[in-house]
Amino acid sequence: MDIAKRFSENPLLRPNDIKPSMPDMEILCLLNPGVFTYDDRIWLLCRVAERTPQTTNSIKVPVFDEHGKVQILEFDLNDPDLDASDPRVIKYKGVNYLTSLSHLRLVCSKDGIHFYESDDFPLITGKGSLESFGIEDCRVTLIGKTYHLTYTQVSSIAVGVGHMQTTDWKTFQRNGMIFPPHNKDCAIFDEKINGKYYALHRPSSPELGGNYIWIAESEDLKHWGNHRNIALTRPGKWDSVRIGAGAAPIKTEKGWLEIYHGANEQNRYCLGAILLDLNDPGKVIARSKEPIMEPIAEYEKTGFFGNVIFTNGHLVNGDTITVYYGASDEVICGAHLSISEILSTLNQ
Ligand code: MAN
Repeated sequence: MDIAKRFSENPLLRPNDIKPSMPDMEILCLLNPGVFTYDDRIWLLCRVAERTPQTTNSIKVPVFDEHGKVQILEFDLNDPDLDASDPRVIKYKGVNYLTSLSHLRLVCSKDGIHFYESDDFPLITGKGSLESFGIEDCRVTLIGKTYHLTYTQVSSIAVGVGHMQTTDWKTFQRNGMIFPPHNKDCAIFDEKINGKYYALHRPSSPELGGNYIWIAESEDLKHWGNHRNIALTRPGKWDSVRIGAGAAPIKTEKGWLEIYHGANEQNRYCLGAILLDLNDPGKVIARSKEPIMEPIAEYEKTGFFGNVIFTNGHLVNGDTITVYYGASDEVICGAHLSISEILSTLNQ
């Protein structure tokens, strides 16, 4: 059952609402924001997916070279070695390329509905060979005065989780890859539990296993160990093929509440919830049987990659969670969820 109350202003942000990072690029998708408050404002750290305008007979793919400069690769659409059936990723002679290159962009707001860019803050782009296909889907966790950013690093050789930190959103300390390939959807808890940091993450194991949610511990937020699986995909259900954590878990009286995404064979992405033990978040207390939010609005059903609701950022105020999410991998939307209502669905 869908229990989300969508903003009537949705979509809040569309690709045309911001400017491309370079003159000869166009923004294809504006999606999957990390969310935080800073300087009395609400901020979204958006994923901006850009490409070069396409010509009719070829497909052009932007990549960062080793100096952080954008290079354009071009493939003939009639070439039998090209598989361009997925709008997100093409395959040429067995090698995968993303059709767009993502960076991260800050927008801010006083009311959580109307967002604008501030010239004072830099955009964050991929750097180095592990980010040559861009950086994506950043979670933001505030611990003390430091914001921790965990995001997907994409390159021709890997998809892994990168970590950077900042206190002022102007200078960033890059700490490299903290969860090696294949891994994404990493969310760090915003407080220590029994003296240790915790993070949810999503390794993929293609031969045995699958795309499941795991938990890890750390003393310093950089070196992670004691990995344990906390949730599997469920055959025949809405989360049958792929699951992954959203933003940092929310501390409630009943346990740590995590909103996660689940996708099925049709690549339909819905949101559900998992409740984790307050003292040992590796223990699952309850999990949604049915989605708490599914793609039902028009902007969630059609777009760049339709039937997708994906969240990696929210704000909490009392019982209300304001979820910001990517719809159809193309636009950014908002919705309210009630913590007590989510918890009551878990007990059914
Ligand atoms: C998948 C999708 C894309 C994403 C790539 C790399 O293909 O989630 O949106 O760009 O993985 O992370």
